[in-house]
Amino acid sequence: MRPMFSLFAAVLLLAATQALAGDLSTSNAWSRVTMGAGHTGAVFLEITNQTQEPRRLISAETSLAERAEVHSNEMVDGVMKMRRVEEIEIPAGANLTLAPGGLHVMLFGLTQALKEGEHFDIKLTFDDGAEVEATVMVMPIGNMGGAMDGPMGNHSGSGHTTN
Ligand SMILES: [Cu+2]
Repeated sequence: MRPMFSLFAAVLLLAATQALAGDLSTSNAWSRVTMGAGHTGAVFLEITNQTQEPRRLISAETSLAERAEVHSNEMVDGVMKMRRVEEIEIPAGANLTLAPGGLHVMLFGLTQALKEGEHFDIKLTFDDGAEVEATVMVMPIGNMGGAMDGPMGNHSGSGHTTN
């Protein structure tokens, strides 16, 4: 019992230390399967701001796309419309989730199809010059909830092949 407790305490301590160390961080980054080169894709993720000030996401880039833009989704006359936004603000001490139907990072001119089970890196740049890397998991079409709900960590296989 005592060793178990120590391990538990150590894990908690590690988690706390990491939380203190990183002032801006990302988690649960994912995108959906896309068609091939030249098509568009969207990246969703959670951004955590543990600094004392608001931070603004101003740009993103990945080697897998010609360009990336920060987008919002808004209902206009009953129709969902995307538009580019200059920045999105994450308040001090807050979490912001980019999710389907709302904020996202749009990828234009993909260099290749995004395939289920694969992952790629994206770099986010903030207004104070901070750059944060995230690893984006590619999820099946129709996925809504994020990388944690999908096949990551599930090795039973889905019958898909990646090449
Ligand atoms: Cu978009």
